[in-house]
Amino acid sequence: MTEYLLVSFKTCPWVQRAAIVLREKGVPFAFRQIERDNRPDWFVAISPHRKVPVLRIDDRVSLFESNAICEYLDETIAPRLHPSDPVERALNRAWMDYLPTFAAKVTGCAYAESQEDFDRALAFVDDPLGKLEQALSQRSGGPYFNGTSYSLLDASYAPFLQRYAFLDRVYPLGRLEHFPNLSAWSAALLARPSTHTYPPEEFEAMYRETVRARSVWLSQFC
Ligand SMILES: N[C@@H](CCC(=O)N[C@@H](CS)C(=O)NCC(=O)O)C(=O)O
Repeated sequence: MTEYLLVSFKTCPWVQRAAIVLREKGVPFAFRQIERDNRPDWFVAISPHRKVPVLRIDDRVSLFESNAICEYLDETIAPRLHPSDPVERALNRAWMDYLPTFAAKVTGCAYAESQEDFDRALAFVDDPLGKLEQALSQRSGGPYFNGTSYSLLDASYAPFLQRYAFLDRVYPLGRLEHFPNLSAWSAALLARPSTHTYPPEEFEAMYRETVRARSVWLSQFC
């Protein structure tokens, strides 16, 4: 049986994305947690950008970049999470390509060092939320992006919508409620067991601690 090892920082959303796909596939896997400030030599040797996640397969092959890892898992382990229709698959991949922009804009305020920077970052949040709202409004019902079938795209956005929810409880951002389709999608993703590596309250406390330790403007509210 293939052995999967996910090299991780505990609160990394990109790791979480890969972990969700592994859970959706129902395959056993292990985490190997490393510290951001103390990355071991063996890790640097297998991670060209020194980033997590790395998926180590049978202690033989190392894959990096969460998108490549998820696509690999989807190609090699049933059930297929990407839509079978090529047009739908292309649309799903297009929205997966947008994920880094979405993530940076939606969670950017978590890195702002002053209230001024925070307000500026918050002003960028509506644009990505609005784009996803528009995309969802053109789909046929929910609860997931492709309707009733859960997909790689759902797995990709779940960690970032979860962090938005965490931030909204640290300091009310008040943006998501303007986007009903996105709010419903977020609720469905956060309710899905595969989203969670840790019990949700425990993980929220870990995330808050990460933001507090960052010594940014939001830290005072954590
Ligand atoms: N594009 C990468 C992003 C991964 C990423 O940014 N990981 C962060 C942790 S959440 C990291 O390893 N940062 C270390 C660094 O930038 O030096 C992916 O999708 O895997």
